[in-house]
Amino acid sequence: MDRRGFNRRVLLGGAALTTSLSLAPTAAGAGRPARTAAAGGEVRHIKLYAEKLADGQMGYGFEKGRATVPGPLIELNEGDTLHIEFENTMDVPASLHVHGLDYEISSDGTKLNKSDVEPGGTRTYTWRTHAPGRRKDGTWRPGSAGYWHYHDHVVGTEHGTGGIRKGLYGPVIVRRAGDVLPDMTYTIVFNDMLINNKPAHSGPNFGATVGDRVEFVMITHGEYYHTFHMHGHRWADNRTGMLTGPDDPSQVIDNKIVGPADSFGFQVIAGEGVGAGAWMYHCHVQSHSDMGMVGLFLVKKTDGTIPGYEPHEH
Ligand SMILES: [Cu+2]
Repeated sequence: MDRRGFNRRVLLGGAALTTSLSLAPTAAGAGRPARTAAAGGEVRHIKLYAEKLADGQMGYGFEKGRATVPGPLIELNEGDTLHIEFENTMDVPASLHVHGLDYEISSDGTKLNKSDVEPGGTRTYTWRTHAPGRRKDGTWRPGSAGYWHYHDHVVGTEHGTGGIRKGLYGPVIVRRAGDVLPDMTYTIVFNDMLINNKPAHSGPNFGATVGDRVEFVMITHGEYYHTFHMHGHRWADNRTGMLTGPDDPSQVIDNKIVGPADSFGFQVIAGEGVGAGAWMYHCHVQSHSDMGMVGLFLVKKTDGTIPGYEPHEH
């Protein structure tokens, strides 16, 4: 489940691997200095496919025949431009619509302005990002950095209600130069009453070893509000999920209310202060957790074991 190799290879090229090491040690990691994001400014090209999956769902993928739900993680650094050659392999029109980034109306991904893609068609969507800075009028313009997401805006209705319901959604992370990079990134999407479109009561589960720096991107879709809760781990309710120092006023939380199209992210040190275990994460709306909006954060000891956990197959 560790997708770091895949993400970096496909999207970041050498950027992340050549990032200089920060001299400041991590507060609580495994003693390694934290790796940090490079400054942006690259122009990159990728391919993205929309596909029907064998089980009737729909997904996005970087390679033909490899679509997943959620779609693959797209990572950028502020200042990067990404050209996405999007191919719709399905038998209905589809599109790619992103939140949080800069795009011209021709990359909006809606029928309204004819930026959708017919069955079998291809279209290049361009996403740009920028660092924060002062406008000429003196006001502050926020940068693009954040935990964002993309989704279809066409299948089923002109808002993509059918496409989102069937799995056409995925995560986007825009990093600021100096942001701490995780060892691995996992995506959790509350979509109506399901998590990542998996059947109720069946995860998904995510693995790590004690001391790993694990990043979660949490996205919500569908009709309902939810409260995302994780056992044994906490984060700061701000852009990165991390405190910048002892006086950072961000609230530290382990539970966050979310609604349709919200997205946020955070990093935790797996098992920090609490050790290995099968740590639940779930929607904390009680009827929702009872109906199966539950998965596990499986934190192993370095010997590979998880105390008190007996895996069972579904
Ligand atoms: Cu819920």
